[in-house]
Parts: sequence; structure tokens; C-alpha cells
Amino acid sequence: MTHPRAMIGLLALLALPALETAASATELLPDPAFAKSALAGDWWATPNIKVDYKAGALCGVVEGGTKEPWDALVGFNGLGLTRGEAYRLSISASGNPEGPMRALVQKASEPWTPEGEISRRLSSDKQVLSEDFVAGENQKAAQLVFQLGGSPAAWRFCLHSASLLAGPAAAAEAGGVPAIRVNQTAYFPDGPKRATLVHKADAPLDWTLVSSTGERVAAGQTRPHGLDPSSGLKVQSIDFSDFAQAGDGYRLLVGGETSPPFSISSDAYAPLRTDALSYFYKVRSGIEIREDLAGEGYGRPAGHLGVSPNRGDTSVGCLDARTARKIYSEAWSCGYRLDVAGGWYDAGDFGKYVVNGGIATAQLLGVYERALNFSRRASPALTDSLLSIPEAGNGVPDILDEARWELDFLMSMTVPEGEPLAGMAHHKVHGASWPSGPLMPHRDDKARVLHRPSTAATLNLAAAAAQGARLFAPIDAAYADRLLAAAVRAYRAAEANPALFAPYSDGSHGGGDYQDDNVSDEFYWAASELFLTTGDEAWLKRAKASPHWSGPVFHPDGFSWRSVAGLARIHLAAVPSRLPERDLTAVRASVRDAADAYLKVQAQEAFGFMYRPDAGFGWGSNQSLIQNMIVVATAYDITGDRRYLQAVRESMDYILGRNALGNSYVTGYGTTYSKNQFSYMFSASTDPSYPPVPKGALAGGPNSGLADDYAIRKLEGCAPQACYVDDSRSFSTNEIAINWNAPLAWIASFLADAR
Ligand code: 9MR
Repeated sequence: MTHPRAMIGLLALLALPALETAASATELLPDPAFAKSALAGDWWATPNIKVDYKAGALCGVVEGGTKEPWDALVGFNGLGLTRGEAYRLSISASGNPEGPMRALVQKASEPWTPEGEISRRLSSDKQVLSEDFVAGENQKAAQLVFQLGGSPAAWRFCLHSASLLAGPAAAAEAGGVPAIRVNQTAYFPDGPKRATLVHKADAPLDWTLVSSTGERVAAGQTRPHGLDPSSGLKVQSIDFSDFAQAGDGYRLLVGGETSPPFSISSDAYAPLRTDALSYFYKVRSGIEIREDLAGEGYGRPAGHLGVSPNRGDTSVGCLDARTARKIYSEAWSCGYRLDVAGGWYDAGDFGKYVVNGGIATAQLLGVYERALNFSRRASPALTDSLLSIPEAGNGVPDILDEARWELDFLMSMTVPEGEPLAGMAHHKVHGASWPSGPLMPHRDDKARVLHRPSTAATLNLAAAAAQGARLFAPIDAAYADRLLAAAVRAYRAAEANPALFAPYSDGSHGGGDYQDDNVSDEFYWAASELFLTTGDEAWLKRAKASPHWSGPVFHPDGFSWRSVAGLARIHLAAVPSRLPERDLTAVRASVRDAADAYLKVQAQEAFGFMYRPDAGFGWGSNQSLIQNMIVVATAYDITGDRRYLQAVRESMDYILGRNALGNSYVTGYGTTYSKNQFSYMFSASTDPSYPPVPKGALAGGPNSGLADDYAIRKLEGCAPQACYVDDSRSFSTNEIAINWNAPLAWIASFLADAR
């Protein structure tokens, strides 16, 4: 990108030396409050901004009709930055009428690498905004630039103050990570209680556990582990499992180090179950989100319901043949339009993808099904009063209501009878190009397009609909019949088109690829679900014909949307069915063996979790870990062996703060938690006029692949556990997604109910 700009006559009338603030941070901008009667320092603007200055504000009228944010700029050059040093950018600004602003501290030439950023839509109310960042590069002359372009109408921008602080005070604001890493939410009174200490010492150290009143309640010695490969840190472990007194505000102490506070309680996971499940209502598409149900700040008009500026999803056509040729190497298109309104938005983006929708729905249904089969029917997960959703109280359990919202969407993605590929499911629907955020769904003006059907999507629809059919059967028989018919039809269509794969693309077509060219696992999953639902031999025969029937399906990096055989296997092991005894024994033994293998991994991990993939941490590693925990939880359900229950409890510590970064990956849980995940709509971290990431949302987590520019710049060379940054620019380590929150809800429900 280039920043066409010209210097105009805002010359340095008064250049002041850098100011030392009381807190010993250094101010890099002259006259941050614009208190002088003449503008101080080297400010400039592009010619399409008519600038005026008087004490108290630097203002300018931005011409309308520019296209890109960087088509209209106000800036300040010559800022020195030191790599590794902490900075705080603070501004107050307003716009009248409204206008878009991106404030960036960045390299002043190609590639314009940003160091700190604040993005906002400005309105006439003055907004006070700040951003802390640590400089990634040494720079003699970086710039602070305000990108103000992209508005069709002219508007007036005012900057009421601008400050860039460098040094210790800014660093103190950014905060340090306590050396003792704990589950910042809760340990079970009768569960394992371990923490990990990051420390240089080779010898054991003394630890004490203190209560909220400071009373010493337990003590012991740490166990040194040396250098831990997944965190790149030298660590020791602390085991206080013997202490079983429930309470809040406990802390561990080692030498001068103090842990964050935590509870010992059996009650922590019921609220997490509710919060994790409540995520889904907030990301529904095609329905108004009621603030009285979703909570303050989360109400919004329906998105993608055919109301301008939305251009979907009530009548969506297919990708044009020219673009299709680029992506699919064939001029595929279609002559029909589909009503694909509804469903959930996939993640931070507004795409709706059948494979991901399928597995997320299956695991949401799984929360209900596990409660049905293993809670003596006593779990709140089975009730019609669990969630704050419009359907609460309609006589249908809330989890089924929520799942139906997506099941209906999945079925609507089916190619109509009489068309080529009839009965197949379109792989996905999303914008023809990516919108720029922050953005609420109802304001998205991108044309929406259906992508080519795929075998994987069709089988995901078949599997999720088949599972839905057995769970809805006692509650809404007509709907269950519809689901089963859709599942059978989809399976048959997939059999007729067994190798229609979703390819990789160059990522520039407005949505994720969800590439998958091996659908043997999807066939196994769909056939298994159809068998579990119908008890029909014909489906069992198909499932048994799969290489996955007796092949290895549990891998170190967990099952996922791409690799679903493990999910099929745990359902075969846990769902009551007509599976012959011998088969059931073999299936269950395979789940137990897998669980034992995960327990071995856990025993080697100084951070107590059960995820050790062969090569680095993958995209959404937190969900991969949770899937492994779900396998172990299933082993507990089918055997009653409490080692499995305790292993799941301990592994949850990692998600909630016992990890290399001392960060809880669940928003709103713990003392330090992810809250700046990438999301077009939950983007309060870049613009406070948007809602924040909701409580109970799971961040994707460390991703050794570092697949975004920000992560590459900030995290290069990271140890696997440390390849994460809680910044909304890092979509490859820090996004939220339906297929991550569904397993979170599953494991939270298990932990809430299993005793
Ligand atoms: O979760 C997906 C991950 O497994 C893939 O490696 C990655 C790249 O293709 O895409 C992830 O899914 C994203 C999707 O493509 C678009 N919506 C957001 C998803 C979560 O990041």
C-alpha cells in the first residue's frame, strides 16, 4: 500500500524537546494537549484535508469521496522508537458528521509496518482512546499518522490531544506476568491442584498456600523440571492437591513471587457452560439480537436478512464463473438463488461455512446428548431454562433450540432438485471480498455468494442432521423426520459425488477456504451417525467398510472440522445403540487406549495439559487440546475410572491460566484473560462504540504457524506455547469461532456435571 501525501504548510513553528513526565516516562510529542496558541512540531496533512488550528484542537475538513483509509492523512514525523521498549499512544478525537479514523504509529516508508494502532468511527462526542504497545523495531523516524479516508461524505476531524509516552511508566501500565501460573478460576476440592513456576533455579524451592486472609494453609516444595520444550521456559511444578478446603482468594507464594488469586470450588463450571453456550445466540445471523436477552451492548438489528446495505442472505446466487475458474480451476456457477438466511457467523468474520457449522452443531448437540446419557437426566443442560434466548420456555430444551438455528441453515445450503449436483451442500456462503472492520453484521455491504458444493460439506450436513434427528425425535417428531430425510439425502448425494473437494485459494475472496481433500473420515462420521440414529444395518455396513472403523483416529493434535473420525468414534462409544457387543467393546477399548495415551502426554507436561502435537501448535490449538480432553472425558463416561476425570480437570488449568503466558484463554474468566480477539463485531478493543468480546468466548490460542503479519512481527521465533498475542490484529492466534466455543461448552458442561 502506498500513502500518497504531500507536505502542506503546517510547519514546525515551535519544536520542543521531549518532555519527562512525573512517572518518568518520556513524552515524544510536543504540546500533547495542543495548549499553545500556535501548532507545535512537524504536523502535516494531505491536500484533501483543509486544516485549521486553534489552541485546544487540531481540526480539518476531510473531503468526501475517498476510497481507502490512507487516501486522507494527518500525521507527525520523526519519532524515535526503541525495539522492545513499551509505549502508550493516547489521543482524544471527534468527528462531525461521523467519520472513520485509524491512528497508527508506524514506519514512515514501505512497508509502513504498524507498531501501535487505534481504529475508531469518530462522532461528535469526544472519545478518549489509548493503546499500549512494545516496539518491534528500532526506528529513527517513525510517524504517527491518522488515516481519515474512505468516507463518501465530507466530515470534520478534530484531534483534541495526542500523546506518545515511552519508557517505564508505559511498561508498568502494560503489566507483568506473575511467575506462578495457576488455574485462575478454580480447582476442584477433590481434584488435582497443581501450578507451574517459571524460575531459573535448578533446586527445589519452598512454596506456601495462603488463604484470602493471608493465613498460611499449606506448604511444600516445588519439583524442578528444567527447560520445558513447549514453553521455552525453565519451570518447576507445585502440587497442593492434598489441600481440599473450598474457598476463594487463595494464592501461592514462592520466594518473592505471588500467584494470581484462585478459588477452590466445584461450582465454577456451570457458569462457564452457560456463558460458552450463550455465545451462539450473540453470533446468530438473520435475526434481531435482543438486548434484554443477549445482555447490555449486545442487542443489534438482524444481519444478512436482505435489508440494505446487506446484500444477502435471503436470495444468494453462486460465484461468477470467472472467479470460480481462479479458485476451482473450472468455470462452475449456478442459475438459481437460495435463501440461506440464518445460522451462526463462523468466527470474527461473517462467513457461514457448512463444514464448520456441522461440527460445531454436532458438538453443541453433544453437550445435550452427554447430559442425556451420563447425568442421570439431572443436568441443567437438558432444560428449557438454561439460556437467555428467544425460544426459552417453548417446551424444547434450549441447547436443541440453539442447534436448530444452525441445522435449518445447514439444510438450506442444499442444491435444489433438478439442478446439477442436486442434494449436495454448498461448501460456504460469504462476501465476494473481505469487508474492513470494525463492522456490525447489518452494515456489511458486500455481495454474498454461494461457493461450489463439496463432498465434505454434504457429509457434515448428513452427520449433524442425523444426530439432530435422534435428539429431536422425542420432542418434535416432524422436525426429526425432516432432519433424517435431509441426512439420508445428503449422504446419497455425497456417494454420487464422492470427490468434490474444497481447494485452497489465495485467501483474497472474502472467506476462509476450509480446504479438505480427504473425506474418508467424513463418510465414516456420517454413516456412523446415521447408524446410531436409525439402528439400520445398512449404515453400520458402510461405517464398517471405512478404513477408520478400526484404524487410528485419535491423533496428538485432536480432531477438528477437517478431521472428524475421532468425533465419530467417541459417539459410537458413548451413544446407546444397536452396535453389536463385540464391536462396542472394540470401539470403547480404542477410546480408552487413546485416553491412556493422552494421560501419558499429560504426565510429561510441566503445565499439566494433554496436547503435544508432532510439529508445533496448530491453528486453534486451544480447541485441539479441548478435543483431546473430550476423548478422555468420554473414557471417564464409559468406564467410570476417576483417573480420567481428574486428568480432564487438570488439563483445564492450562486453558484458564496455567500456561507459558499466564493467560486465561476464556474471556471474562481469571485475572488476566484474552479480550482483544479478532472479530468484526465484538471489536471494543479497537473501537469502544462496539460490543466487547463476550464473556465465555474461547480464543484460538498459540499457533506456531504465525499466519498473520502482526503475529509474524511480534512473535517470530516463539516457543509453541508462546505463539499467541492478545491483539485483534493477530487473527491466526487470537480469533473466536463457533467450532471452538462448542467444545468449550462441552467440556465445561462435563466438568460442571461429572462427579
Ligand atoms: O479454523 C481454521 C483453521 O483450522 C485453518 O487452518 C485456517 C486457515 O485456513 O482457517 C481457520 O478457520 C477460519 C476460517 O477460514 C474463516 N473464519 C475464521 C476461522 C477461524 O480462524
